[in-house]
Amino acid sequence: MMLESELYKALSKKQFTLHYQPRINAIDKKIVGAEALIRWHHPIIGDVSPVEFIPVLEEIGLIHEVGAWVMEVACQQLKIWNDKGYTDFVMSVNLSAVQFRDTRLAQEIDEVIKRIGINPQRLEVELTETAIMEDVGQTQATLAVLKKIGLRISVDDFGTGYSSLAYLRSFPLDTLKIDRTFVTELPGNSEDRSLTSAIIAMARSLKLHIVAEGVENEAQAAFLLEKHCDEFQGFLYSRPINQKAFTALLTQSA
Ligand code: G
Ligand code: G
Ligand code: MN
Ligand code: NA
Repeated sequence: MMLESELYKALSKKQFTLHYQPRINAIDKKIVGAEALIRWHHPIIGDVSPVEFIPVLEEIGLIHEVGAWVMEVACQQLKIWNDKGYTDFVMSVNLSAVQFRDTRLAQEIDEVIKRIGINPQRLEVELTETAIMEDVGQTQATLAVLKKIGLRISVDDFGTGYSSLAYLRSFPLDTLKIDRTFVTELPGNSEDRSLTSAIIAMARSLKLHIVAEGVENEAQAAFLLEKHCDEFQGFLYSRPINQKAFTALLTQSA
């Protein structure tokens, strides 16, 4: 079956959902936020990974519509959790490179946050290192607009691209997410120990908030805490889960 033709119908047939993976404070291990992650369940094909269908959505131009749906649902959920008393809770939403290059993006996000009534400081957009380094001139301009709205900006999958320190320093970034490939073999692999230590030290001198992805065991968490990583995300704490399960987890964690 062609993914492409099925994707055209997926939104109206309500086949997409969002899951949420907790972000954990490295010191007290409390939940401080979530990353929204899209899921596609097709009645015949079954579950399809975003790794497979996001590139197709980008190719056929549907990423704008689906991306807008993700932003809408994530912001509504953020509003619910903030209103429940989790006032500092931050939601992060992935933006694909194609969305990031769309000149209407910032205005659309601004419309959503105003209409729903959320504090823009509680919304973080995640851009991959590769996406932000693609066209640094345009990146500079777009990030300035997103920052003016008051959003937090995060560099995702850090370490897998080719950032220049000079550019990283000049962009208005808030958070750096260390790619999970650097975390997997911690603390045993000496090269990864050096690399993660260097990334954390660099991020700290740039005054960035540091999140380690793919934390799966206590030994990884202990090493990263010792190096002053601020937050963890990974299967050690929770897989991405639906809204209902996440709310239950939040209630326990608080
Ligand atoms: O957890 P998971 O298998 O869903 O994520 C796989 C990849 O898909 C990750 O790189 C993640 O950033 C990406 N992804 C998940 N949800 C979204 C989304 O809503 N928008 C975009 N652009 N990428 C997403
Ligand atoms: O690329 P991005 O960081 O947006 O993607 C998040 C992806 O990482 C999702 O596919 C999510 O399911 C996955 N993920 C989250 N935590 C872990 C983990 O501890 N181990 C592994 N292997 N994958 C993880
Ligand atoms: Mn991400
Ligand atoms: Na990542």
